[in-house]
Amino acid sequence: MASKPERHPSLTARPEWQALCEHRAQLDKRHLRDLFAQDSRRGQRLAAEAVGVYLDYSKQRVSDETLRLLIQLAEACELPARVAGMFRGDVINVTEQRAVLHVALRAPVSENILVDGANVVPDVHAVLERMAAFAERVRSGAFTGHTGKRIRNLVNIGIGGSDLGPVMAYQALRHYSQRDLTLRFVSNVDGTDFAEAVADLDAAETLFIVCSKTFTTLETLSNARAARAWCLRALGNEDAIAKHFVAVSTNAQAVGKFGIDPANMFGFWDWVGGRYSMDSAIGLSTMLAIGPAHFRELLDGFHAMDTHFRSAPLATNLPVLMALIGIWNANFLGAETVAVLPYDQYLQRFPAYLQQLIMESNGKHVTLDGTPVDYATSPVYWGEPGTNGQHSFYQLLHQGTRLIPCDFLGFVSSLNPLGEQHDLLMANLFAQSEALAFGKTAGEVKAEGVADALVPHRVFEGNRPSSTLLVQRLTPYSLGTLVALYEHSVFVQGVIWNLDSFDQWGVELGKALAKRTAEELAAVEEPTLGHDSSTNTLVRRYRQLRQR
Ligand code: G6Q
Repeated sequence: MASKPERHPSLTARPEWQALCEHRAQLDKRHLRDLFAQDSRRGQRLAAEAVGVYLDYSKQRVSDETLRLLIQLAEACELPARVAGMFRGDVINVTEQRAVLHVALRAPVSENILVDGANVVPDVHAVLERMAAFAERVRSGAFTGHTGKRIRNLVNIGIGGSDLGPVMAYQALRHYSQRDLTLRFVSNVDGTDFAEAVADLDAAETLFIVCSKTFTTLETLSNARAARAWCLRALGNEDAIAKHFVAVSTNAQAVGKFGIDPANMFGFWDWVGGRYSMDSAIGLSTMLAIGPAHFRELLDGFHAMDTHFRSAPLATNLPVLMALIGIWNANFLGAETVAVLPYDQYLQRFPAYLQQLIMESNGKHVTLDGTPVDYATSPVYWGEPGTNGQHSFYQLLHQGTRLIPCDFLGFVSSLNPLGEQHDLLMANLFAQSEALAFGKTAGEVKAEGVADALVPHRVFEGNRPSSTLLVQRLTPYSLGTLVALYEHSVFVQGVIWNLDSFDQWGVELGKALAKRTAEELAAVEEPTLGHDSSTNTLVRRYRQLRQR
């Protein structure tokens, strides 16, 4: 069913929004210290748990009333109906006229999800089975390269949604990976990326996975061509390409034109957005690394969170709570950024992955029907693994002039226990959220015997909000739950802000602009330039210095 962009009442004119504005003025006077002092059970009460994820949001600057009003706002924006519409396959990506069904990628085979009247779940499972058969052959050594050598190196070529998910998942699940396989990721059109990725690899043992939904992306096709030339140079034979290249795409025609046999292509569908595709065939590198059984666990984790999201009441629904608290912080407390702070080295690329997921989805300035918004949409997401961040930018989190809500993320058990180090890691996480919330008053600083002149420097005002996500262990399953948690949280925020969270016209602009300028840079004759005077000068200067 195609959903037409309806004209909604402006978000800020809704009585539920107004009620939140008034409430904010009252709550603003109360420090987190007061909120905790007034309710000895706040730390237990303001928490929710589902599918192995425990969310403590008690250190957010919210009261029961805040949550009640936020849920009223969500209901006024018809959130439950919009969630049902997504799961039903409605055309909710209105500017591209597409259904948005990443949830179908992890649906059990028994489910029935219709796109244009056809159940897509059997197709999803057919691709998964082909991927699994291929992954087994590569992992066991049965699949060999052109010279008969076993494949030991896998190079994923893709960018944006065809790169960030696979990179993040590979790093996150490295513990579960087959260690005699080397995985590399090439995304940037900067030749350095490709050159360094293959510098120490033997082409006879290397398989390239070219990932591109459209198979038209400049960076990916340039790198794929470089890979083909590199392979031919080393193996000296066109026939080698068939044994050293596979593609992941929705565009079989372009894959064939590039010279990859469509029999070596793994497909997906236009109802999977790039940034929501790490659990489609775009996850082939992940499956090659961790094996089909672990990949299925990853999908099970995603699906468990999908089921929770679809069925839990709003007040105990993890993605809903996270989204609404994010809206409170961004729209009512004025926070412009959010720091994501995973206390796990394996999650080093998780913040980068979330940056695309969240900012490409909700970095929009008009509503579904094209009306300019009069409220802030997505904040900037950024972050680094703890404890490293503590020794750099946390200073600003504690004592800077900006309000930066934090998402702390930690695991109860370490995959690499090393003496007391895991306790130390987690002690840091808990201590940071405590210090941010409660701070240290001038009285407390003085009581420590600090000289008067230094007191202002040593005061921490506190009242800085954070949530903590605590999970038993980093596994394929738990990673799936965490990614789905953020995916759905993004969707909920998009519903409240009334955005199309699934298009990316800003990305398309870059693709078109660079094409024209690339032709100008390469032209043999001096081109006539029609840019602004700055861009014209830069292009001319570059051509001059390159002696063109
Ligand atoms: C993601 C975006 C974008 C996209 C890349 C790569 O949602 O659409 O990041 O994934 O531009 O596109 P292709 O997979 O088509 O090469």
